[in-house]
Amino acid sequence: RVRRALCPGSFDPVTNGHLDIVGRAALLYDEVVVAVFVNESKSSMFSVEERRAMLEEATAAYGNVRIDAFHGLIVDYCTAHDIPVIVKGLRAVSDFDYELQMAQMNRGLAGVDTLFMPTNPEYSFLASSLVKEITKWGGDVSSLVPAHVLKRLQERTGTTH
Ligand code: COD
Repeated sequence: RVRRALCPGSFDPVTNGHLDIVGRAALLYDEVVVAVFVNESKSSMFSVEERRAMLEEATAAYGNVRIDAFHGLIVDYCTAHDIPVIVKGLRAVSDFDYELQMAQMNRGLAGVDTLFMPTNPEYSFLASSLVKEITKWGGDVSSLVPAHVLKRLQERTGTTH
């Protein structure tokens, strides 16, 4: 039986923090599905197609990572695709509060478990929202995102270094 795990998120855009978790999950499971949550009510810098394309490029080297998109409940996606576990990165205690709540809810709703991985300390302060904010004001995020993501961020915000 193929052992699958899901790494869900907004990925607007994918950062080195996300990729650290996805890469570690790819070592533990036969197949990792990275799924972009389509949330019409949340405004994003990149379209779902752009976010998927960035994820495809950033994870191509792993070989066992697949990119998809979903809307609705995460547990419905897991059930439909035979995925028993969600892998989440924890940056700080502040993440834990909300993540634990979701994990308990998802297990209660459909028996889907959640595995928490402590973030690489190098990325413990990293969030897509900060990357967008810093780029907008011309700051340097080249150590926080892959080069192709940096290029898209600079194009979108009209900034370069
Ligand atoms: N280091 C390590 N991990 C990180 C880092 C970092 N620097 N940054 C992010 N992560 C990990 C975290 O595990 C995070 O959860 C995940 O990557 C995705 O991060 P984002 O910011 O791209 O995505 P979010 O937090 O906006 O995504 C939230 C979900 C889409 C996962 C959530 O809202 C959801 O499950 N929605 C589906 C609807 C649903 O089922 N709701 C009910 C839940 S009970």
